[in-house]
Amino acid sequence: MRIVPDRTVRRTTSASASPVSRRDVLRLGGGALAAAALAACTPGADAPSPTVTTTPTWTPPATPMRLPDGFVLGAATSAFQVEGSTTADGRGTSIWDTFAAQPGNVRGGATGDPAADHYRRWEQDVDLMADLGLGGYRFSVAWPRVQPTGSGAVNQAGVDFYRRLVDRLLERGIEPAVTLYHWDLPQPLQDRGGWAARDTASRFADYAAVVVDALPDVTGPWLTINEPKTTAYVGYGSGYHAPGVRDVDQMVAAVHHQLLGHGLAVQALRASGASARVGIALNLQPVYPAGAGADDAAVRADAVENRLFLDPVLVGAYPDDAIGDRPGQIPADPAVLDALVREGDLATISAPLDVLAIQYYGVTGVDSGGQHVQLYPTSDAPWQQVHPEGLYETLVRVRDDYPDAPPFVITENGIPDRTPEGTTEDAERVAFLRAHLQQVARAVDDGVDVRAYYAWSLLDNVEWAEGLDQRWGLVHVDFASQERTPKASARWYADVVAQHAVPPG
Ligand code: IFM
Repeated sequence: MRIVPDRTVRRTTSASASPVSRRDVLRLGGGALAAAALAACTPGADAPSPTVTTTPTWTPPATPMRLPDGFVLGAATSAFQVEGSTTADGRGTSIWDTFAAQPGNVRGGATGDPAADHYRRWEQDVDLMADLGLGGYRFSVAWPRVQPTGSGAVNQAGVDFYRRLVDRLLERGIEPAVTLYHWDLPQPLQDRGGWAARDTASRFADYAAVVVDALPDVTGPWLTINEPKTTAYVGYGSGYHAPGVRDVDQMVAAVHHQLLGHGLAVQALRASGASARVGIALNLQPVYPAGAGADDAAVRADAVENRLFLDPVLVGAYPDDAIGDRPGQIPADPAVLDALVREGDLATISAPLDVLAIQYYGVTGVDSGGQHVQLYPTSDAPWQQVHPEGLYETLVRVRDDYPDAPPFVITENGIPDRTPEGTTEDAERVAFLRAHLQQVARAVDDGVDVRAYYAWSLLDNVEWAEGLDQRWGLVHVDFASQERTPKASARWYADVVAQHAVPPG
């Protein structure tokens, strides 16, 4: 079903919840949704019986679904997850270096070194992309490589790395797409409060100006911030990600300051005079009511999962129903957010964009108490409830609810291998990608303006707190030898790119 937000829902003003219930609810945010969702849906007498109404089941055609001319089919990575070489050539320390160095934070004790050693093997990786015929490559710039302390002095060696990468991509006919921030905040900025501090937003805009100055010829999407929801909810809420903070008020501050940083970076990118197509990457997911009386909680959870980010960026207002003490809400005092928002902030945050980047992994259910529950099968990432039609619903919903939204690009969509060792015979990923690409083609056929799709991820990499145990790549990486081997999904995807069409199953 499509949850139609009831924009008349008013926030409550009562006191915030106890620290314990805060923590429990906060665990639901972003990637950390997993544990709590699973806990909530353990089969047994108390398991809710879901009443889910989705859009009618859709049967894909038996013939290939052609994508529009100019539609970019690519793959994505992020700096910390693939680059390695965390101390090379003047790179500064990021919050993920600090976090991963603490035993117990990352599974198996993995760190950002060597990751997929992409900092040294980038030429080989561009060749790999060219062999697959990819039309686009979305990568992120590591802020601490470019500005080791997060402000001031620029590290030319870091800038040069991305310059060389872009040059080679352009030579090979692969359109680069730049993400400015994919979670690797310079540690010195965290020492001054990180995203809970307003000043970080201004430092981010300065950094954006440096990067666009170096890469003015990148005409693919320029994405300011990757998944501000995950950083806020998992980095500052559950503490499962760097910087490992567990504080609901800092979490709310991290929402606002990242969005403000986005808006200020948009100004910096525009001021550069480069023809950057600017956007932000939001991870969105449909929220379905699960069980009797869950509709209101699901609408509030939709505010938390989706509208807390879509509304300020696309209409310049925060929703009234995301924060409070009612089921499904972020258990903070709404006055905390009000106090952060200064005159002009929302105008800055809602400056017109050229693209909206949507990242889609699945859906969630919410019961009447606001607890996340499992309604669909999960992948090996337990937070990921796989439901391809949810991607279609998301695209149509954002188009319909935000008529002034710019064209969409899908900048992440994927699934981990079933085994920690990884496999190159990943039939499950092929089925996943096919089903999701069919929903993209369906949305396009229904008039949604989607311009690109980037599979997550090009390479097996460091999956944050899951370390090397979850492999999301189209290409297998042997982390000992760093040998790359395209999986069955890479070969299948290369065929999709070549045909410019999604074949039937
Ligand atoms: O690996 C992450 C990526 O960095 C951000 N989006 C979700 C992916 C899978 O968890």
